[in-house]
Order: sequence, then C-alpha cells, then structure tokens
Amino acid sequence: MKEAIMSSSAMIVVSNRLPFILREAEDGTLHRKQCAGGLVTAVAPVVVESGGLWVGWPGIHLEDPDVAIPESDPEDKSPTAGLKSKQVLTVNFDEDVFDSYYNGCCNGTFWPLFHSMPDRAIFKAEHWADYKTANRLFAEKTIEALEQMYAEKGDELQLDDEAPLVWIHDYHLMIAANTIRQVAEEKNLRCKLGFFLHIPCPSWDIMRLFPWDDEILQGMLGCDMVGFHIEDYCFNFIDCCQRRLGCRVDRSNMLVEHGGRTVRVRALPIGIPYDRFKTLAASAPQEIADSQQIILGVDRLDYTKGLVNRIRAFERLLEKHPEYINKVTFLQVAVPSRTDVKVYQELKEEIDMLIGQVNGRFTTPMWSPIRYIYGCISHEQLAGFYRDAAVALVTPLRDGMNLVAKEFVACQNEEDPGVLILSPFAGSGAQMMEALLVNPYEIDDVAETTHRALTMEVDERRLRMACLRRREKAHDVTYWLRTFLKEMGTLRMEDGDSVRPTQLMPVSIQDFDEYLRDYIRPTDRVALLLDYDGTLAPIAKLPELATIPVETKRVLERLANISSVNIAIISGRSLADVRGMVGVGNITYAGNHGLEILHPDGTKFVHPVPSEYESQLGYLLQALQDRCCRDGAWVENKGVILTYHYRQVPSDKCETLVAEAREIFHKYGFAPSMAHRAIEARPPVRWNKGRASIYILRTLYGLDWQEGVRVLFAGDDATDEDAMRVLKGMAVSFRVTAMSSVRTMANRRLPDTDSVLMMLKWVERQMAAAPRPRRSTPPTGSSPPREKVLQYQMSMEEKEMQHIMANGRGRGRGGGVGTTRPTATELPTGA
Ligand code: ADQ
Repeated sequence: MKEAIMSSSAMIVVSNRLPFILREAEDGTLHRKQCAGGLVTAVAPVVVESGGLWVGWPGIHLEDPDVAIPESDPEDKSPTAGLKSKQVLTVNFDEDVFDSYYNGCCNGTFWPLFHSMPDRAIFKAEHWADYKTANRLFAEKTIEALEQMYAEKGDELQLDDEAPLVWIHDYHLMIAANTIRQVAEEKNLRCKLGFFLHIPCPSWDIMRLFPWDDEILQGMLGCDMVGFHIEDYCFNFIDCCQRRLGCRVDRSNMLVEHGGRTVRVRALPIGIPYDRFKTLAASAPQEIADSQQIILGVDRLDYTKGLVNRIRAFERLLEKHPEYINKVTFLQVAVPSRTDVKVYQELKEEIDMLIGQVNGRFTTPMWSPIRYIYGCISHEQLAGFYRDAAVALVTPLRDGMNLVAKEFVACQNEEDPGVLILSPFAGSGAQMMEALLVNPYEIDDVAETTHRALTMEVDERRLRMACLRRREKAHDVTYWLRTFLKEMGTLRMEDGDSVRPTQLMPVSIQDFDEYLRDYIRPTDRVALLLDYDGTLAPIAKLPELATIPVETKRVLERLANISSVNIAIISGRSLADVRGMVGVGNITYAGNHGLEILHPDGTKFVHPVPSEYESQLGYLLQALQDRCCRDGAWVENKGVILTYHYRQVPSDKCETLVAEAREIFHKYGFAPSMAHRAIEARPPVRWNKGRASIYILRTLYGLDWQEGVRVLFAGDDATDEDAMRVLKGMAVSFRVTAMSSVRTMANRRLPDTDSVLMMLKWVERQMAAAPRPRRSTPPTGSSPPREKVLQYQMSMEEKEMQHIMANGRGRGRGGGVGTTRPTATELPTGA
C-alpha cells in the first residue's frame, strides 16, 4: 500500500475500541471477532501496513489484563487481519466505570448532543467524572505505546520529522490529548498529536448546553491538529473556541490559539476504500431477482439514521403510487448497535412494529414490501446489494459523514447505475451534490423523490453517477489519509503539495478592533484595571527581575495623561513594590491583592487585618524558613501577605517540598492559596481583587459607575479570576495564559504580555481619536502624594474571622517577621 511509504512517522491510533473485538470461547480461549464501522474500514489497513500500534478497549472486560491477544484467523480477510497482536495495546476498565463512561457519557450525552438532539442528552456529573477517568486510562496506555515504539525504534524518532504520530479518534476521547502531551514532554517522548471527530461538531448554541464544554474544547485543543469531516463542523468548533474559551482565532486559515500554541483546524472528509468496493461488486453473487426493483437502506440501528422516517416515507410511496405494489421492495439492512441501552432497544421495537404494520398492510401472496435484515453481513454481500439496488435511501437525520452513500456509489454499474437519495444533514450531503438531496423530516418529499429516482431516465442516472463516482474515486480513504498526514506535517511531500499557514500571526492591534470596537468608543470613559506580574511584565525567576518593558511603560504614561482614561494596577506585590516597579504617575496602585490602595490624589485605603494575624504570620514564616527553604525555595514577606516561592526548585523535588509547605500552612491556620509556582498566606478577610476592583471604580466614578464607564480588566492568575467573576457582564476581561487547560471567567484569552501591550495601544489609539483636554502630569520621579488614609469598616463576618484567628490553632514558636530570599546576584548560572 502507498500509505506507509507516504508517512515519515510511525503511527499510533487511539480509539475507544480496537479494530476487532475479543470473544471468549467455551474452553476459555480468546479469539478475534470482526465488527463493522466506518473507522475500522478506513484506518486499519494503514496501521497494518505502516507497522504502527493501536490502543483501544478489546470489547470485553478481561480478567487478566495482561493476557495475550490472539493472532488473527488465517482465513480472516477483513481489513484488520494483518494486525499482529504485538501491535495492539488494550485498555482495561472497571466494569462500572466503563458503563458510566461509555453508555452514560459517550452514548447518553455526547452522541445525541453532537448530533444536535439535546432532548435526548443526559447530563450527569458522575458520567463526566468517569469519562475523565477513562480518558486518563487511554492516555496512560498511549504513553506506554510511545515508550514501546521508542524502545523498538530508538533515537531515529527524536528527529522532528520522524516523531511518532498519535492519532486520537472520536468523541470518546476528546480530553486525552493534554495528558498525553504533558507526560510525553516530561518523559522526553517526542510526538505529534492529531484528533479526528467522526461525528458532527455542533454549533455553539448546542455545545454550550454541556456543563463542562470548556474542558471538552480545551481537551481537543491539546492536539496539534483537529480534523472534522466538513468545513461547517470546523467553523462550529472555531466558533465554540472563540466564544466559550475566548481564544484568538483566524477563520480564513482555520487556526485557534490556545495554551501558547496554534492549533490547526481542518476539514478532512473521510473516504472509502473505493477500489476494494468496486472489485467486490464486480464479483459478488446476485441475490436479488431481476424482476424486482430494490430500494436499499443500510445503517447501524441508531435513532440518528432516520429509519423510522424512512419506513414511513416508503409507506407513503406505496399509498401514493400503488403501481409499485408487487414490483418494488424496500430492503433494510440494520447492524445491531448499543443493544444494552434502553433507547436503542425501544428503537428496535418501534422499527419491528412499524415494519410489521407496513408489511401487514401491503403484503400480497407473492410479495412483501419490506425485507429486513437485522444483523451484520459480509462486505461482499453488501457490495452485491449496493450494485443491484435501484435506489439507495441514505436519509439520516444527522450524520458526521455517512460511508454507506459512498460505498453505494463505488459499487454501481456504469451502464445501468442506481440513484442515490441523500440527506443534506449528513456530512456526505455537503459533498455529493449530484445525489438527490431530500429532507428526511419531509415524508412526502422523500416519497416523491424516491418515485423520481425509480423512474429516472438512464442518461440522467449515468450522468449523476459518473460525477459521484469520479469524486469518490479521487477522494478515497487513501486521499483522506494523505491529507491528514499533510496537515500533520508527516507527509513526504511531492511536487505540487503545499501546506496552508499553520501559525497565527502574533497578536496585533487589529485583533482588538474585533474584540472591543463595539464596546469602547472614543468618547467613552475607560477604566483599565491591570494586574502586574504576568500581565504587564513577563514572569521572571525573581520578583525584582520582572521589570515592565519600556514600551509598555510609555503607553501607560500616555494613557495616564488622557483625561477620560483611569488606570489601576492591582497586584499581589506590596503597594510600595508594585508602585516602584511600574513607576508611572497619575494612576491608582493597589498592593497585596487590593488590601492597600493608593489613588493619584493621595487618598489611601487600607483594609484592616485581624490583630492576631501578624504574629501568626511570623510563626508561619519562621517554620517555612526552618523547614522548607531549600533547593532554591524561599519566603517573601510582603507585610500582610507572605509568599513561599518554589519557582526555582527542580521539578523532581517540587512535589515533596510543596506538600511539606502546604502542611505547614495548614498547621499554622492558613489556607494555602496556590499562585504561579508559589503559595500564599493571606489574611482571613473577605477581600480580594474583585472587591478591590469595585472599590476602585466606586471611588473613581461614584456609585453609579457602571452607567458611564467602560471597564477593561487583564490578569493572568487565579487571584485575577476573583475580579473577572465580580466584573462579569460589567467589563471585558482578558486572561493572559499559555496553559493548556484553564477555566476562566474572562471574555478572551491572550497568549502573553506582548498582547496586553497591544490591547493598551489599541485603547490609546481609540481614545486619541476624540479631542479632549489633557491632564497635567506630575513630573516622573516626583515625591509621592500626601497620603490620606481611608478607614474601612470591618463587617461582622470579618470580625468573626478575626476572632477565630486570634483563638485559632497552630501557635508555633515565635520568630521575627522578615524576608529571606536569594538576591538577583545570587541566582544560579543561566537563571
Ligand atoms: P457510523 O455511524 O458507523 O460511523 P457510517 O458512516 O454509515 O456510520 O458507516 C457504517 C459502516 O458500517 C459502513 O462502512 C457500512 O458498510 C457498514 N455497515 C452498515 N451496515 C452493515 C451491515 N448490516 N453489515 C455490515 N456492514 C455494515 C461514524 C459516523 C459517520 C462517519 C463514520 C466514519 O457516525 O457519520 O461517516 O463514522 O467517519
């Protein structure tokens, strides 16, 4: 086969099921059983020929998970026959977890939801938890597969081009990629990650019904490339990423920025092994009498496939065109599917009953209108049915692609072909436009279209079928694989091959036109609430090294001079520290996550902290210094907040050290707040960046600030989420993050501090468009304004907390409150 030659990488396929299932014989031995399905038909030959690996569930719960997988039967002619047992890695489950993951979440939630049938979807937190467990198990097994591949192929895989290609399939495994990526990076197992969704990707309106949709989207974005059957699904996905996650996207090049990477989104319409079906059709025995015209339906028995509507449409055809009685037969072949699920059992009963009704109503002594095969048939027999049918009714209510339509086309006789009737709600309906397209919900229309197909002149049939065949021959499964490899960058390129852009351009000022143009007009008053570290200044190894870029400082200075703009910088640093680091006049500074706020006019706000708190903090500091300041970890005392930094601790020592530190926090009565590779002790007061933001807005603009002020907030960590939550709906917020999976209340994500600079520049450009008087600026470096301290009234709750603190646990031994940390000059080489 050509496939293996074309790829420069070995391939690991990860799918819910292996391409065959295992069955136990009476004597207890295992054997393989083939099963029908789009994915297997398409991908198995590729893995076989390329000597790749396949990770999946074997179809039964094995008592011994290490039992040897049997080799295939020598008589086996299926696409998976050549797959050696050493190429297979099984994922094994606890039965209850599997049931909840597979029947509960995959088939009870995602299958109906992604097919835009939300009424049928069940949302349960337990199912979702088991889905996560299952995805983790698949990810772990994939890591084993990578290790096996590296052990066999050695260093050659380290080359960029040769890195193994991990191809994750379908809705069962939407959140496996991030775990694979993270562990593979830790273990230095280079690989490329691709995902393909075989079912439709629904619109944002439907996707958002799933309570954990952000985790699904971020899971898929863990890959380098995400593939769908058709462009419509790609645009739905891009839309979801933009609207739900706030990602920056490029629709024209189909790119999404997330977790500090650019993810390619591609339409890769699956094809069939065209030549194989053509050959099968040429030799398949004839089983249908020439005197009969056959209307054929072939499906898995599933509510998305529209079987009920199809049977009703056939009944309508016989009602309206009795001339077909005794002459036309509807042959429906249905593969049993998900037979242990109630809705599928009910569907089967409904179909049995409906077929009985129609047959009871129209059967004559020599003829019955519907023949119904409930079972799996061989591809050879299937090819014979396709070839001999006059009409194929492929009328799903919703379908990712639908391979039956393509297989039917491949099996046609060129001289006397049949007619394909196709639903526009299948992915294939978007491609195979020479078919007769019909809305499956319109029963009358389906009946009339079937009549039209049965009576279509041979010229028109030939013409339509020739176009359909040409496309399917050219865009067969090999072509699909080729486009996949090309998009993954593992195709050995030939003349004429070209690759579309794979990187988004860096964030520019124009990006903010789209985000903010409707929100901020030049005549508006604007409040900019900004975090410092990781937002205005790139994160550095030591706090004093995190300096503000000169350009950012200049823009802030100019913005601070515009009378309709107010800036507040709200940081976890102490007030004096953040003020010193930014060094721009005429703006509000808030330190210690807003516990201290200093306005440009000198008014100062200080949130009181419980009297016992400071001494308690002293004990904590001492204990941390004594026991946890090693391997590069150190403690920073910011007055009312204490931060334990472990940024420089080697990763293999981190876990133990962090656990020890957390224990000490708890021991002294502090809830450890996790920050960027740091743990903080904060006073037990209900005050955070959210409340501080509201306080600042109120002091700047008065109580009704929301009526006339446009607020922008930008921050990069969990403490900023407090502000984003409080300001939700009253501000546009940006989360600066390069992490692969982050839950955020922000409207948008930005990749880095440079993009925050672009946002500031956009505001400057926008506000500069309206002429207005400038503020008089205090000279840079002038002495700080005289401070007028505003007292804060402590609430009952805060008084209560103060009391708890004063009588609380963990009175350790005393110790001076001070700061110990390495200075910049003590940094290890290369820091
Ligand atoms: P399926 O929902 O399984 O696949 P489909 O594309 O129609 O749907 O593929 C069914 C396959 O099963 C075909 O190859 C067909 O030949 C075979 N088959 C059907 N009935 C059979 C029978 N009675 N005996 C033997 N074989 C039978 C999912 C998505 C689809 C998408 C595919 C591939 O739901 O939308 O097209 O994956 O991506």
